[in-house]
Amino acid sequence: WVEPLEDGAQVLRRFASARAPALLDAIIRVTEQAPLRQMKTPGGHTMSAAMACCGTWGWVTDRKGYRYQQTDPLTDKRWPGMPEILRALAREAAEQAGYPDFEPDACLINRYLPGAKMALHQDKDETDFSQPIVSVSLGSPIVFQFGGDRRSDRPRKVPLEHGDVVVWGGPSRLRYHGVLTLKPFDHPLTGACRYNLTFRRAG
Ligand code: MD5
Ligand code: FE
Repeated sequence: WVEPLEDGAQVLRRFASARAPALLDAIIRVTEQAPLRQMKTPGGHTMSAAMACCGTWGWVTDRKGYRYQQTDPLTDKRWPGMPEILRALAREAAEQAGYPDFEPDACLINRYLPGAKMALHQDKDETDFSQPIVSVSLGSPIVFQFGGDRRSDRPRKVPLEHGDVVVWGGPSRLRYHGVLTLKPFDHPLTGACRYNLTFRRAG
């Protein structure tokens, strides 16, 4: 079922549930080639979520800044290709939400263990903000923070569970957002961890 948030954001509840085991297999295959790692922010902090990428463009951060690049800084090789099952899910979710032409060229895999979080931020390293972002939650539940156009706007709390897919289009594309600290949980498919897949048109 579809739950409209506001400003073009839609939650497709449990949209990915049936495919979750295959999605998790694909995540394992990608992260054998491009290992999950905790990146450093330009300010010198280590992010609590571990990240890996697949597709043409991968999002990275280090002391030099945030950017997309075609190679993995750990291996200097191109990122693994985006598995078809991931691409298909992202396209189907975007279509359901009213974006029939979404062609993601970047998929960021975030892995949260208990204690990990993501502070309020905007996603603005992409080139075309008319394209939506599709995000897929797998494993442990978390509380998502959906803010406004300014960091100081009080965020609304949206619980996200295993299989939920959110399509962030229109004005929601540039809203501040983050997730609260992951609490200990034991999910039958992922144990304590939560994976988030974020599909974008970066290039
Ligand atoms: C997560 N990841 O749960 C989130 C899901 C990231 C990140 O934020 O940058 O890796 S993506 C949530 C998102 C994307 C674009 C717009 C909005 C939320 N929004 O308007 O709230 O790991
Ligand atoms: Fe984000």
